[in-house]
Amino acid sequence: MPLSEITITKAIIDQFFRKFINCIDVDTAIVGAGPAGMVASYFLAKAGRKVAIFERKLSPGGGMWGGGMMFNEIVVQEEGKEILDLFGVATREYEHGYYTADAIEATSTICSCATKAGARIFNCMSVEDVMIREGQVIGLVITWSPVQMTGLHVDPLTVTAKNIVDATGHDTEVLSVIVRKTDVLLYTETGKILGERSMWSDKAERLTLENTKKICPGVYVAGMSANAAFGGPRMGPIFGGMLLSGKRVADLILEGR
Ligand code: 48F
Repeated sequence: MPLSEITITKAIIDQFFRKFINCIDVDTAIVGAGPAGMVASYFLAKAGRKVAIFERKLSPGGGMWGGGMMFNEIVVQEEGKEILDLFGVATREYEHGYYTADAIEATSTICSCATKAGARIFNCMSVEDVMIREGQVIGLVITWSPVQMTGLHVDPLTVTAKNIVDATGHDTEVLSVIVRKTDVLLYTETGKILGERSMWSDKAERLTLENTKKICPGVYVAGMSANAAFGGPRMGPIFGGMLLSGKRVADLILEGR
């Protein structure tokens, strides 16, 4: 049977829009498919929640592919290793309490587990705004990343979600738009984003978990975004905090806290 380009085209369009329309109203919408967002999506999807991740880049994985300074190994501590074990990612003990994993294996395995558990990742989509009703963030405003990159004047589309997770990393992009464009106050000392502090791995890893929580009505913050929101330091290429933060935000959402 000769292959038809038209059938190939129809298959892609049909299947994509089936997937997309099923995700325009979800239980949890996660912004950013870095380690924190992907781990969160895995636990939520596994618990039966409808979860979609919107990721600006072509490749999900955020800052984990490059390890430290593009040396593609990551470091995790004991608690982080437990999460990697759960995903079946191989780790090696370097020194007591320090484990390494291949960054490519870790990133691709977590991404695969998340999508196989039912999480939908929409790559090449950027979140540029939020929707607010009576002080509660109820949805996201999304556009194709190339529209943003080329500065084309095209209006975006919207998705609604019971829970939104800002897992956008250092830039806290969802929170930034909330602070810039709405009257909603964040649950920080000032009601605004406190901003990331200089590198301190030990403190940052502990704080990431503490800072992973609901940050305003309808929105949670996870991963590096949590530390940046609450004025915590960065941690560099140790990734246990990111993985544990993803699990924690999923637990909080599942418990309705
Ligand atoms: O930066 P990223 O990996 O965030 P994370 O999960 O992990 C942080 C670590 O990688 C590292 C670190 C740890 O040791 O400090 O930096 O907290 O992933 C964030 C993802 O969000 C995407 C971005 O492309 C990246 O893949 N992103 C950011 N802003 C938007 C977005 C946006 N407005 N819309 C869609 N995606």
